[in-house]
Amino acid sequence: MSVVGFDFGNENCLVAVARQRGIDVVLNDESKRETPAIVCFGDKQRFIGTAGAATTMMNPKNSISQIKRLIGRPFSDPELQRDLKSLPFTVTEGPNGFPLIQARYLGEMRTFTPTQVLGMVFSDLKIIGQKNLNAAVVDCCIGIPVYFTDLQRRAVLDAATIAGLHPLRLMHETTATALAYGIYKTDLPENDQLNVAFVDVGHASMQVCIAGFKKGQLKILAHSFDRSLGGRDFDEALFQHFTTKFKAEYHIDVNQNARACLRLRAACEKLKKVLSANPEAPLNIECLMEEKDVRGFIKREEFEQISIPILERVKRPLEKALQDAGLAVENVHTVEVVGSASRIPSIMKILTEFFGKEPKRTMNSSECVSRGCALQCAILSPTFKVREFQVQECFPFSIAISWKGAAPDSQNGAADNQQGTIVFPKGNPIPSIKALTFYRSGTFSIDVKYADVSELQYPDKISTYTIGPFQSTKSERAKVKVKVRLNLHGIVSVESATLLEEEEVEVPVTKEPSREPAKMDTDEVPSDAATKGPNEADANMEEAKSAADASGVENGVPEADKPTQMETDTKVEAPKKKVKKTNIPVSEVVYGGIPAAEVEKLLEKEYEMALQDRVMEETKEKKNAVEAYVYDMRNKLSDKYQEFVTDPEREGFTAKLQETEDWLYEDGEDETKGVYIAKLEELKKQGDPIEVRYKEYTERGPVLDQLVYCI
Ligand code: ATP
Ligand code: MG
Ligand code: K
Repeated sequence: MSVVGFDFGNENCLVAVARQRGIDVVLNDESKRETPAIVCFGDKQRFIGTAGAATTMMNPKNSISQIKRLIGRPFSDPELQRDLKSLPFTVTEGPNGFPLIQARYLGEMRTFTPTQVLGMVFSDLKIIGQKNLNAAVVDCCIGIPVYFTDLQRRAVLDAATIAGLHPLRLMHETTATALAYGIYKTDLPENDQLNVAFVDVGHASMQVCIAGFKKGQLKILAHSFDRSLGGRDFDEALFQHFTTKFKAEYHIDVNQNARACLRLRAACEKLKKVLSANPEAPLNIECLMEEKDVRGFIKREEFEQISIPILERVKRPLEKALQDAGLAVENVHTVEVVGSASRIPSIMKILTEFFGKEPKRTMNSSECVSRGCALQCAILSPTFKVREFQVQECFPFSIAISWKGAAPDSQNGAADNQQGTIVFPKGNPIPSIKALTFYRSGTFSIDVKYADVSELQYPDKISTYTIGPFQSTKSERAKVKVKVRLNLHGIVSVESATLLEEEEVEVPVTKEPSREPAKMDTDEVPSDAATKGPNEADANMEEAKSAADASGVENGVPEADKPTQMETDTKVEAPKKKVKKTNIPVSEVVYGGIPAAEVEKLLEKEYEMALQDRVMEETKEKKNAVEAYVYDMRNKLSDKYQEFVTDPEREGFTAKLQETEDWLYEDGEDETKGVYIAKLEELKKQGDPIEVRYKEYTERGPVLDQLVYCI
């Protein structure tokens, strides 16, 4: 079983693996730790990661980047619309109102969903892990931004499934960082609490979390974020600055040229990085467009001036985190910054001023998320033993459920008034299960939604569950217990619905002292639900299990699948009452979600595309092998094989090699793998005998030498 942590960034991805001696961030094929989150579609194959980044400039319209920004968002999302403006590829609205990426692949225009493209990135990361572990990678833990919506979380899971991965947990990036920070710390207080603020400024967003550490545990006190504040905003400010400048000075409008845009953006990003270490920096691009070379220059002060609108927003998430954690700034003992965009000096200045202390950089700021995820995966995996360390996560949004229906005490019809209650308030521990009781005479439905849309700026609807059909044998209004789960990934769903029917039966009273009544209270909803006022409506909510009890990963066996069961009530002194429990079917509609059957199809498609990539890579390898053989043989024929061939033999073979070389550049430039294999064999038929003669001679040599020596 694999134990792997993935950090998929807007810009860069990292893979960390757990080995017996610890966590390692592993290298990709190009020996880099960071792999760009790019998929480039080509005429014969895809190029993903570093290979994708390398082909982007040549093929900008088919190079898909910023995938993390695109997944799980409706096309009409204003943030998505804003992001699309600066992306060189085409995205259109699909029939379901979600974005479709247009790209030329295998010689024709095709469409891909962002989830599918993320699946491709995951496939690439999975291969990186597999090459390093020399084993299959399936189980993993994936880092996600804390602000990801339910739909975005589902999209990440779907993308993982498409890549053949099985995430044990989607983990908030800042929590992963906190885990990576705390688990190795040997000086955590036994009784006091060490409060640490983690600030992550990445490529597109900023996240803050405040964690309280004690020996052997961390508790997330608050999360906050700005979904659109990151390094790329500074790139954009520089881009706008130079676009205007070049319009005036060189009379060119880079916005008219996708490649020029891409090159100027890349140059601005570089410039920004230079400005982190230097007070000023030049910008030179040869032949940017219309055959014009452009030159520019900027001082850090001017850069900070044009960045003011961005910098002004940095403080807000900091304030919000403090407020939600209920802490004064003095109570934050340490500030740790991560994320590469936090290297911008003006950001550090704001953080220092806000917290009244110098933020620290003790974490490896680009690797900490993947490391934390690998640690979490190790903790969840039965194959690893990890130092005892508890992570108490909290959920960043309030989740409500709502339903139509009459208040429980009203027998007549006002059956369509909308009612609701908050099931998981902001800050609720993850995971968690709540149970609600409804009194209903037939099939009904409930909606899951965000309770506070302002904190998310998102459509409030998440999903609708239809509960039924069911038939109550006794009263008209049956008692139905509905379990709602906030799972380890931070995804909310209705897990099961149970029809509860009390039936009095004459059973001799038997004492069951071993069963505690208190336990029943957590399993059964008290019957006073029916007497609740209209505000509390007809749902009575209680914790079904504590967070700790429910901490297992989804076990895949929903209660609804279990057969009807009878359970005996345990009121010791009363006449026996039986509660008959019958599972009721629950059907789910997630807004914007992909049905499981569709994900299955996408998995097959991904497999086909990956196969095509592999065939193309192997074809390239075989072609290279022919070319290498030609050069190698030609050298050897005029060098060490010289004395082992006759003149006509050498001339014939040299001609053959030349002919092959010409063929490789002409007719044979674009052949199948099999043709190259056959070509190499054909050459070897002539070359091998020469090689054998040479080998026989040289191998005999040392034997004789040794004999001489022995004598
Ligand atoms: P996200 O966390 O938003 O998903 P990510 O994890 O890919 O994105 P990081 O790798 O943490 O983001 O940061 C990338 C950003 O940091 C880019 O905008 C990059 O230009 C910027 N960056 C990298 N090095 C420096 C530097 N020395 N100075 C300023 N910015 C830098
Ligand atoms: Mg990041
Ligand atoms: K474990």
